[in-house]
Amino acid sequence: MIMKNSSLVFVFLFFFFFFFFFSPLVFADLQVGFYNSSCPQAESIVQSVIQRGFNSDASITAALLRMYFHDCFVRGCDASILIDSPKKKSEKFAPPNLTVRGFDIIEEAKNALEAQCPATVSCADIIALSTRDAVALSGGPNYAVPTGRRDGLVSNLNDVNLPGPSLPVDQAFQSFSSKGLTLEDMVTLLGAHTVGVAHCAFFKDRLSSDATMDPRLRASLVKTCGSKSRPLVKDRTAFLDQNTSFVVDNEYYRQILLKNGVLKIDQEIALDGSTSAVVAGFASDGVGFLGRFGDALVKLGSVDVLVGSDGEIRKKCSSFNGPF
Ligand code: HEM
Ligand SMILES: *[C@@H]1O[C@H](CO)[C@@H](O)[C@H](O)[C@H]1NC(C)=O
Ligand SMILES: *[C@@H]1O[C@H](CO)[C@@H](O)[C@H](O)[C@H]1NC(C)=O
Ligand SMILES: CC(=O)N[C@H]1CO[C@H](CO)[C@@H](O)[C@@H]1O
Repeated sequence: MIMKNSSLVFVFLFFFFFFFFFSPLVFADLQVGFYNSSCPQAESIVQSVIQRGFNSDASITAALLRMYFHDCFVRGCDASILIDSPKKKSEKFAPPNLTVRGFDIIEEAKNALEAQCPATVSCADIIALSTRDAVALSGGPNYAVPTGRRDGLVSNLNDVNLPGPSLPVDQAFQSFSSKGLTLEDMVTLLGAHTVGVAHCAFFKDRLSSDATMDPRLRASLVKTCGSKSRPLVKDRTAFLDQNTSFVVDNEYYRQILLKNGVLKIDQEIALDGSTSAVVAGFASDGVGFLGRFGDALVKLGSVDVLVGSDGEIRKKCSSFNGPF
C-alpha cells in the first residue's frame, strides 16, 4: 500500500515535472516534418502551387525571398506581412513593403491546404516552404524547412523598421545582429539579390557620381532610370544581378567584385574590410555558397517565431481569424 502510494506520488511528480519543465522545451522548437501526421501532403501541396506559379512567372522566387525577409524581420516570421487592413495600417502598407509581391500565390497555397487539411498549416510556414520551393526551382539549394510556426495576431505599420539600401555595412548589420544573425549571415542572405529587381528610386542617388560603380553599368542604369536632365521615370526597375538575373547562384558576388552592385549596400559589402573576405570566398565557391545560403535561410526563418499555442492558424492569410 505504502509502496503504491509513493509510486503514485512519483508518477504524479514525474508528469508535473514533465509538463511544467519539459513541454515548453519540446514544443519551443520548429521541426522538419511538423505536419507529417496532421497534414502529410502539406509540403507537396505547397510545392505544386509554387511549381505552377513559377512556370508562368519565374520572378516569384525574388518576390518570395523578399517577402520572407520582410516578414521575419518585423515581429518575427509570423505572416504579419500578409494582413490586409481597410485603413491601411498593417505592415504591408509601410513604405518598404510597397513593392513586396507574391501575396496571391501564398493565398492560393493556403486555399489548396484548407481544402485538404482545414485550419492546420500556418501562413508563416507557407511563406517559408514556398520560399524554399521557389529557390530550389531557380537553381538554389533544396534545403529541409523546419516548420511549426504559428501566425501572429498583430500587424502594425509602425513596427516596420527595415534597413535601408544606402546604410553603411556596420549600420545595416545592427539590424541583423538585433535578430541574432551574424555579419556572415547578413552577407550570405544578401546573396538573395542574385535574383529580382530594384526600383530606380532605391539607387538613383548613385547615378550622378559614384566611383564604386562600373561606368558601363552606370550608363545602362541612367538609360533605364533617367537622369537630372531627363527626370526619373516612375516605377522603372533594374536587375540586381546583371548577369544571371533569374538564377540562384553565386553570380551576385562575382558581379559586386566587378563593381556591378546596383544598391549601395550590395557594392559596400564587397569593399568593406569586415565583409570583403566572405564575398570573395562566395565568388570563388558556388557550391559552398548554395549550402550556406540554405542554412542562412533556415536561420532567418527561426527569428522570433511563435510556436505551441501562441498566435493562431489563420484560415485566410490576409486576415486574422478574429474577433478576439
Ligand atoms: C541590408 C539588408 C537589405 C537591404 C538594405 C535590402 C534592400 C532591398 C531593396 C531596396 C530592394 C529593392 C526593392 C524594390 O525596388 O522593389 C531589394 C530587393 C530585393 N531584396 Fe533586399 N535588402 C536586404 C536584404 C535582403 C535579404 C536578407 C533578402 C532575402 C533573404 C532580400 C531579398 C531581396 C529580393 C529577392 C529582392 C528583389 C525583389 C523583387 O524582385 O521583387 N534582401 N532589397
Ligand atoms: C517527418 O518525416 C521525415 C521523413 O520521413 C523525417 O525526416 C522527419 O524527422 C519527420 N518529422 C517529424 C516531426 O515527425
Ligand atoms: C555570367 O555568369 C556565368 C555563370 O556564372 C559566367 O560563366 C560568366 O562568365 C558571367 N559573365 C559575365 C559577363 O560576368
Ligand atoms: C502589396 C500591397 O498591399 N501594397 C500596398 C502598399 O501600400 C500602398 C499604399 O499605402 C497600397 O496602395 C498598396 O496596395
